[in-house]
Amino acid sequence: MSDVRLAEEIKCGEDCQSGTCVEKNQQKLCRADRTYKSMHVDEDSDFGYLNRGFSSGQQSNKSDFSFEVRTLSRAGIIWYEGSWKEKRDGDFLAVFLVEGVLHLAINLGNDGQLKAVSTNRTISDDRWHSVQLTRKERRVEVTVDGKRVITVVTSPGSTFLDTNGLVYLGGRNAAKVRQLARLGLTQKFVGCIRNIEIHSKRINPFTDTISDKTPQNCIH
Ligand SMILES: [Ca+2]
Repeated sequence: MSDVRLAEEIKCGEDCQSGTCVEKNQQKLCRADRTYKSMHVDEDSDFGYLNRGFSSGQQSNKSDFSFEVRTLSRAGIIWYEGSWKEKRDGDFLAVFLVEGVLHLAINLGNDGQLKAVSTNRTISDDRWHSVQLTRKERRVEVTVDGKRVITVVTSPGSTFLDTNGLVYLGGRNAAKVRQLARLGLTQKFVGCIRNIEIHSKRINPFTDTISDKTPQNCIH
């Protein structure tokens, strides 16, 4: 499976950000750079995506996403969904690293303080690891490298994750930094992410980002 649309599939235009325009059969086509396989989350940039893949949902009683990650970072936010910054004690879902170990924290409304749940999986070893999270109402399951590692059930109450409809990768979105600091999540993730799927929709990190910047390719 390819992470980028094949060269001949799209016409040149805004979609051709990570490729080169070529002329073929009197048509201009976007020849995507085949080496653009995984995105680099660096120290400065933040990248946002719609939390339903190709649309946003501000309230959901289900989560379903997966990605692969490769990093040497020992700490930092990999995946974050949260409410608007104006809302104190708002809902959030965070997947992050603490001392190289993958953690999950979730608040649907009754877990306002950060309750970091360890998956007991050390992934900061510069190898690719797959992470999958599925949630049905208050019950969350996390699978790492094909093995289910934790099941988390949130405190009784709300079954909906109320967010601004976006997913942030890397934990450095300006509007989210204060929210994250309140949770004690101040470390920034640096690493590579690929094969992002949200609700079974494959995300192209280079063309589907809603951020100003396009991510850089990860050289792996
Ligand atoms: Ca809620």
